[in-house]
Amino acid sequence: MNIDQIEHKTEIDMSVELAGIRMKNPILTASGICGYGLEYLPYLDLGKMGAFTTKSITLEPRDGNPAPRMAETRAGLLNSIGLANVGVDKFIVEKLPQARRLDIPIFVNVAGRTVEEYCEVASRLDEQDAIAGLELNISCPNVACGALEFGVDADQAGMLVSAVRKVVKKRKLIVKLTPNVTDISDLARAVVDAGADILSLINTLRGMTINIENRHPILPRGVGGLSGPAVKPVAVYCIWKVYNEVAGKQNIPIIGIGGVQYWSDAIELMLAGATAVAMGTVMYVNPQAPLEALVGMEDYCRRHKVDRIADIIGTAEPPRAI
Ligand code: RRO
Repeated sequence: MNIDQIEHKTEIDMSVELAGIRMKNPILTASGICGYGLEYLPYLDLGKMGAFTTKSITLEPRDGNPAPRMAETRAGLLNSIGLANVGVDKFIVEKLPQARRLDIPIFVNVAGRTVEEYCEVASRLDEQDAIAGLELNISCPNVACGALEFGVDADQAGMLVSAVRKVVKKRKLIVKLTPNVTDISDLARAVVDAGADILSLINTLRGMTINIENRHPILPRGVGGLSGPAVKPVAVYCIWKVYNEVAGKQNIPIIGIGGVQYWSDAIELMLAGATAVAMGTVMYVNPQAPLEALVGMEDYCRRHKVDRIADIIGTAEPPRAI
């Protein structure tokens, strides 16, 4: 081959920074998809991701909700896992050392029933050097008390985040928001004022599906959390709104989550205001989707003459009618 025929691809800087945490690229896993890390390794080299987020951790171990816990819908997935997890103590001893081996920033999703429980779990995890940040889950739709009760009321959410902020001194505090509210910016404002370093959005939307033959809801609790491609436009809107009304003004980075399947979806969430983008449901269909997305994102940058992917964050043009 003649030297002139070799295509020289420009180097794109794919790294992003989340409140001081450097990610080598903007793609991470959404909580709940890849367990505690190593379970997924036969399917994907998670070390190539920008960061990893664990399944939610509570104070005591939880079995979760009865089966079936998942129901496929036309453009997504309803889940009702019910916070199944090994509990914070076993997580620290058995799971965290394995996750650490990925050698990328580890975010641990934290849930609880009471303010005291959230604080207890958060303070124990704050002592763990292997963890870059705690993602406070105030948005799980699948448990009878806790989580979503805090997440749908700005005063309650602010009160919870202030209490957790007092015990989280060494790790970054991420707060994960639900779209199941009238105005997500009110919630974002409350948790940022209470000390959140980073916002992540969106958690799943409440949904239901009914077996028309026996007339029972398919999920035992009836309600479940909807994820997958159906929710992407909701995610884009929520991220765009929170970025423009709250986060962008106060320099609070957003982890965008919701129905991302392809590189173009990830770019769309970044244009809306996300600094990093989590992938979840798609990984049940195509475990390699995050790595494929990264290739497409680099190509997009090349085509648009962008040297650093971080330069596209929040650069969506305003709607034409405004
Ligand atoms: O465990 C779950 O059922 C669950 C959680 Br913690 C969450 O945050 N979001 C979701 O859709 N399911």
